[in-house]
Amino acid sequence: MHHWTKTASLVLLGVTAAFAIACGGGESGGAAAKAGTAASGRPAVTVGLKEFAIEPDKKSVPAGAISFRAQNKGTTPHELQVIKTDVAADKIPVKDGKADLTGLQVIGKTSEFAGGKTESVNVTLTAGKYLLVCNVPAHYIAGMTTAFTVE
Ligand SMILES: [Cu+2]
Repeated sequence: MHHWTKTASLVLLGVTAAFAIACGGGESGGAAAKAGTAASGRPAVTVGLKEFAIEPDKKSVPAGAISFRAQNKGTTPHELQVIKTDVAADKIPVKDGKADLTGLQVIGKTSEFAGGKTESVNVTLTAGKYLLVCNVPAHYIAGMTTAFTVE
């Protein structure tokens, strides 16, 4: 059973949204920029889902309340799962065509939703390594997995 943390939806942090932009250059601790915020006031990460890739608009965020806005840019249903693990993005064991998430900490997930739609998942993340995964059968193997860091 999942044990959902209700505080996630209650906590309103006065977060000044200064995000390290770690996209594309491999630089760390580089330029800081005002990030987008969700309607809830949470810092937002927009995550593109398509056949077959997961493309967040940033690769790391500060710890705290985060809203992941998953945009299905593909033509088939996808989902977004936020998993806390030190396992590398492509090293989760596969069982019956899906990533075997047994023993892994799934912090939050969207439903499986259609192409052209957007779904948000609100979570509170502590510092550490995460994976963003779509676990529709065969999608993980096809490449729908990417590393994400919370600092
Ligand atoms: Cu998918």
